[in-house]
Amino acid sequence: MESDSSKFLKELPVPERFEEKQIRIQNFVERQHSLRNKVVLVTSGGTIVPLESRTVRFIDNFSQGTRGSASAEYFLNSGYAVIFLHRNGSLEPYSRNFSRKNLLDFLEFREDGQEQSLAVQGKYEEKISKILRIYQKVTHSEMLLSVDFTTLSEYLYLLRIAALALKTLQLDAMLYLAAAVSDFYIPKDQMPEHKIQSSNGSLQLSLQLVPKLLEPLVKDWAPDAFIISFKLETNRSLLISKSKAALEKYQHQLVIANLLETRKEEVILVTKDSSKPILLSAECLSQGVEIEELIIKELITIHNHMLNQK
Ligand code: PAZ
Repeated sequence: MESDSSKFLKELPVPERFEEKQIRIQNFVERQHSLRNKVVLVTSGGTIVPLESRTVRFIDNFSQGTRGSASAEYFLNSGYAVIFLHRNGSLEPYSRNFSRKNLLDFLEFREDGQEQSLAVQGKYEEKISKILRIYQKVTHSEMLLSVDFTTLSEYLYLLRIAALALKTLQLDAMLYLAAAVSDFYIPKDQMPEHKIQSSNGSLQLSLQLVPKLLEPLVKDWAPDAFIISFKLETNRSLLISKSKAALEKYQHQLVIANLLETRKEEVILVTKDSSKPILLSAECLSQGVEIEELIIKELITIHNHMLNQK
């Protein structure tokens, strides 16, 4: 019998520019495979769920892509090639470091006789040069592939394609699923085509549950990869039990548990038989250390251990 998830995937609309994205992902994976590089798929940012076919309104979530974009940098820094599947407009590796600033505030005009040139203001030069050097090295070596999504269906389509492309890499592939993905959606046949009219009175929404695609992902799409999912909660008492339940249900290797309010200073790495907290001290935080640096270090140790046991 056809499973809920395969029925659901069949009914999803094909995303715009899907084929082009599919080819880019496949070519990237083939190239990295031929270079014998380890590849990690990092998902990042939130999905939207449209309320109308010709979408004016949609449901969104809080995620900014901080976790995913920072993690992608630390993976690249450790020699992994990265497919960065991210929400369009959310934070991206390297440029994230300047995201809260207006580009124009970094710049100034310099006069030299009659000539006027555009330059980076002195106080920003060191930081920009440092990050630009790394960014150019990564770009030149083609170790980073950025692919964007906006809607839930685009995300799920691209996740499937990326996971299937990584299948051939077996344990040399890692999937780091940090995106905040909607659990609810409106099926196409229940979605109004045109903008919902406020003149019709108050709005009642009925959303359906999105089938958990972690199941086919672990079982069929990339069964030999190292798969890490995230569990976000607001109630601490649910965090470990729900992470363990996910591991039990989907049979992947690791859940990273985090709470909305403390996600930048505390996470717990949960496996079937262990829970390891990673905590950033106030001192580390004030020095600009990022929790993603510690997370990625731990994951790479675990990944190497798994590869050595193969
Ligand atoms: O993107 P961000 O840095 O603002 O937030 C990261 C996060 C909380 C979305 C991520 O760590 C996470 O838990 N993702 C999975 C969310 C979920 O349970 O659906």
